[in-house]
Amino acid sequence: MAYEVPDLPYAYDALEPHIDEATMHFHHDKHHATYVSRANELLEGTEWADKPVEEVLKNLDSLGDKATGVRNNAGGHYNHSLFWESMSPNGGGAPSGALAEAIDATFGSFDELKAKIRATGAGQFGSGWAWLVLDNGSLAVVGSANQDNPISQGKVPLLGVDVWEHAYYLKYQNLRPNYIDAWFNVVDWDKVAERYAAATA
Ligand code: MN3
Repeated sequence: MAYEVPDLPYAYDALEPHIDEATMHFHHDKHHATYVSRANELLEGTEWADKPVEEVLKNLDSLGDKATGVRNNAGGHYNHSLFWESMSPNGGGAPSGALAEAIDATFGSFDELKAKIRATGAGQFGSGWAWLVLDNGSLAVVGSANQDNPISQGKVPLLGVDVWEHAYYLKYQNLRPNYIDAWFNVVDWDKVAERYAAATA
């Protein structure tokens, strides 16, 4: 089945004032929709047309001359689907349980993790993402350009922040670090903990 843009799990204005309603409309209805339609065009008629997007992103090498387009557009679909689900009007705060323990053990503290995500996102030259991933069983923060996803390097994405200008420019203009700080107020750490539990089970 062709990919579809998932409905947001909350209202467009639910993440205000941190993520504004106008940005959510453009970002979800226009940008994400474009990635989906281009990915579907590229995959139509190939053996990958009905495969889960995660599988496609793990096998980009098999896509020949379509690999770059699929990497960008199926990647865009995967990244944005994860992004919407990682935010909640009830988000913010700090993680608990096994995820919190792993964060403390790896980064020293939750504040250190946030600082690392912030620095990685703010330091990404041009468009891209900053990720919390599981890499060979260990937590790590990595950046990616464009719509690349760590899944293509064998890592498990647990949380990602979109640092393309379209994600923040309407409200934050050039102040990407301010947007990242605001975004932490809507991160759904319960969802991240679910992904961590699934990936470490
Ligand atoms: Mn985006």
